[in-house]
Amino acid sequence: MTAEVDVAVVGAGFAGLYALHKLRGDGLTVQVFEAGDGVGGVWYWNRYPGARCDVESVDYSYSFDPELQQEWNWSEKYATQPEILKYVNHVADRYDLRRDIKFGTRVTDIVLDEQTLRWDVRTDAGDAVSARFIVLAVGPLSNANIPAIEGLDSFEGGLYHTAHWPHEGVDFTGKRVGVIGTGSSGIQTIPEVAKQAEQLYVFQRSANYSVPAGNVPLTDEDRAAHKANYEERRRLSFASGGGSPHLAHPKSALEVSEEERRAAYEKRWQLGGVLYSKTFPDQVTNLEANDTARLFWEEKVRAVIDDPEVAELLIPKDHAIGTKRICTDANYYQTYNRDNVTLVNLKATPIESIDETGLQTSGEHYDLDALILATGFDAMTGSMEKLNIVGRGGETLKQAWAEGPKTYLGLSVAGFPNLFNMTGPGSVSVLANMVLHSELHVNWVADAIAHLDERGAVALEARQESADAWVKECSDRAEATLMPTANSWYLGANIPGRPRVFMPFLGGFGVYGDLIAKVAADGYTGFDVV
Ligand code: N01
Repeated sequence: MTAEVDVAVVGAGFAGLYALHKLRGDGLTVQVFEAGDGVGGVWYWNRYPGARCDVESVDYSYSFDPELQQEWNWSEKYATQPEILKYVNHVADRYDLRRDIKFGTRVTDIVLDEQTLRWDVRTDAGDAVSARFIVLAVGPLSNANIPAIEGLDSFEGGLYHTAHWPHEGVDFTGKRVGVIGTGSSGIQTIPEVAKQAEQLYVFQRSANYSVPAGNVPLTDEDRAAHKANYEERRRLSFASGGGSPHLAHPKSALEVSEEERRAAYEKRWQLGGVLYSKTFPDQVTNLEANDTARLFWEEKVRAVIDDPEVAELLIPKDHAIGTKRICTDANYYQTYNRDNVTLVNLKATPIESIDETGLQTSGEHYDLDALILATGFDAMTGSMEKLNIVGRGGETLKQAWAEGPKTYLGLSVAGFPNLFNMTGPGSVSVLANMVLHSELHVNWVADAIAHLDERGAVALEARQESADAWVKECSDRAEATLMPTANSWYLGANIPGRPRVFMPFLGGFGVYGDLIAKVAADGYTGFDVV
């Protein structure tokens, strides 16, 4: 039998949970489906050692309820995965969310009935739900990328992907361990595994820029100061470029003296984390400005690596700093000074195959007891295209996006009425604080639904020409920067066969919030209200 709800939500991470809370509070019936056995999304799955957020905990938390903000106490500046998971579980309990979430259930099909404009939702557990609205809260980084390496399945040791880490943890004591991948996940995992393993081999294809996270425990005074200032902190965050309350230096990196520039970089370095790539406003738009940040970074990193040849391999040569997601770490580069850690340069000796006992490069065979894939995600579109989403005329989302994702405002797709995507392509997405971004999107959708209901309208549907114009706007903004010059997952460049399209909106979180708010205030311009 088919159950009827107002809204079906896919995913119980930060966006899905808030969608349930907000829309249920607005009097709608909501059903959430979640593939995992618990809430948290990426924070449920990514349990690898060292997993920690690169946005400050005080900012990477919901703002919708001042009481929640005041009662929750973060223990560290950058929260670990277990602490974030605890927080999300607290939220689920506090707002009684679990009763409308079906766990361990993967949505398989979402098919439009063109007569009624309702969506038929099917799951792998046999559920059949008819929903007026769909909220896709599947997360832009949730579809793990398993590399197509010959013989991977034949490996007889422990095989792990950072995004599907065993809940009980893994003990690498006395083991010969290999890690493939040196993005954010690898860079966080490697120092932790190195402390346990007898021997660690890091298989690096591309070097990455990483900045020390600068994590510290928070004191009672820190927490009190955050809480006293929360309102202003949130106001600044919602108006900022990336969803946290930090502003870039007011001048170009090239306008200031060498001394002032170094002082600005040093300040951001000490602040820690991803903000380093936003020290000056022109850092990712002007290569000369970018070079000043890159050279400062190089100096810092060379200083902590004992072997200059190893340092040379760890310094990227193929992209400007910040054009791939900058990584954050705790003693990543120092880890290569350990006797039990070997860096294998896959550019010189590529991986040829994996067999029962280990990994074969063109240079050598490495005997391994365990292999960790820190190989990232089929990002932004992969998790959505995995679902069989069928819109008008029987067109699937995958077909509609064959040449790259096409959205209007990052929220809607022409031909897919009443289907809203949270924090995906065409929005600021992964370039912003995802918790506040989720709130921004969910609040927009809640307002849109209220707008329809006030008018007795059935659906909101993006016009094709609006989507085309938005895709062009996103592309023009990206082209005005250095961002498309790197082979990043922002462009789908890490997945063979993906069209090369820069997917996030690059105008900043505050600008984006204003743009989507204006569309709503003007009566949903660019949409058909059916
Ligand atoms: O994935 P990645 P990630 N052979 O795609 C390598 C967020 N995040 O999971 O660059 C050999 O960045 C690949 O090499 P290359 C954050 O937004 C945040 O680390 O393609 N190597 C690369 O080194 C982040 O950006 C946090 O040459 C192969 C690595 O695997 C995003 O998630 C923590 C290979 C993949 O790096 C993704 O990060 C973790 C192959 N066949 C993640 N295939 C924080 O908040 C892939 N690689 C701190």
